[in-house]
Amino acid sequence: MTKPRLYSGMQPSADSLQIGNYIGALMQWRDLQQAYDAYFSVVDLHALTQPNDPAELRQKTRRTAAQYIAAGIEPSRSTLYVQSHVRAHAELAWILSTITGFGEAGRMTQFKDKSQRYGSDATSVGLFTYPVLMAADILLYQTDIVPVGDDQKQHVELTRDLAERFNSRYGDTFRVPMPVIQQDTARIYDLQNPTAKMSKSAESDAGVLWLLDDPSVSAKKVMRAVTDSEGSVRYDREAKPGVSNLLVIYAALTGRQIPAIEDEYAGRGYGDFKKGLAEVVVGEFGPVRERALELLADPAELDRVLATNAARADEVADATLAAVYDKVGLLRRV
Ligand code: ATP
Ligand code: LTN
Repeated sequence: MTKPRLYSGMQPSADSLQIGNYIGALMQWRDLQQAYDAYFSVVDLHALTQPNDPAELRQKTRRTAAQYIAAGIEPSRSTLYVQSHVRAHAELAWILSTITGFGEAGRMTQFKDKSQRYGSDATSVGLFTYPVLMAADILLYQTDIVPVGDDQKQHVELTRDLAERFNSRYGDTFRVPMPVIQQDTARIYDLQNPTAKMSKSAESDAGVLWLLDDPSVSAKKVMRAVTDSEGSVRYDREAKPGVSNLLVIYAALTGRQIPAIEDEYAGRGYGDFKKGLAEVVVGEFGPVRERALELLADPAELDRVLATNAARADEVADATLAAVYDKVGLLRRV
């Protein structure tokens, strides 16, 4: 029996991933790759919508791929590749852009937010068509499910609309994918500002737990995390955002339930709790970091793995793209 397909990706927007990426995405990906025929990309073409130094972008792309593998994505089981290595993405994005409404793309909230922030002169057409490229990523692989954070749900809805529109206009071509939205509990907040989502591109580094931080740095960041003056380890997202966030991280990394952790630390101070969490974080990240650094020490081998995987992706993507070219009436090159 063939497994259903899964597609997801992350932008290479930093040298290291942060713990939110790990808990909110990579841990799920790692589990889901058993039951699904999974495709995971490092979406470097998407990253071009932000200003980038070329040498740094190349570096971040390799580092992101290495962290996928270090976190447990198996490149022999799942297809883990760099988006720009598979030409079909940019080509299908063009075709899909011809069936995307200008108003429809303009309604994407991520575009509205970012373009407002940058101003119209600094907003590129690429930022506007970002969701169309994302639709191409997904549709090329006849994807069944797309695990993403809730901020990406609207883009997956657009992907579904485009697939249905294309299918009804040109005949059945694309599978219509389902978004799988990660639970709210998997939302990790900044340790210094526990009402703001932890993010790779946060302004300050103090509240971000980087996967590739030295273990002593991660431990220090946990010990310095913002809490409150109550002193009891108790989950209450409204009244105690800092402690609640630490509890969510603790539970996610250990697979334990929050009430059990609350019980363990009942009557003990935040110092003990943070020490316990620091151990958990260091225990989890230490081996991931080591493995990532090992992989990065041999970039030629890493590039070879990525090339093998890109070749596998090419096969599926090219078949879809050829069908699309035929359907829309492009003349075949003989
Ligand atoms: P950037 O700051 O560059 O936008 P980011 O760190 O916010 O990056 P994305 O690259 O947008 O992360 O997201 C990659 C994946 O990680 C997505 O599936 C997203 O839902 C998940 N993710 C990112 N941040 C968090 C977080 N704080 N908590 C839970 N999941 C997260
Ligand atoms: N836009 C997504 C990254 C992304 C993606 C995709 C996710 C690009 N293409 C296809 C799932 C499927 C983000 O910023 N997290």
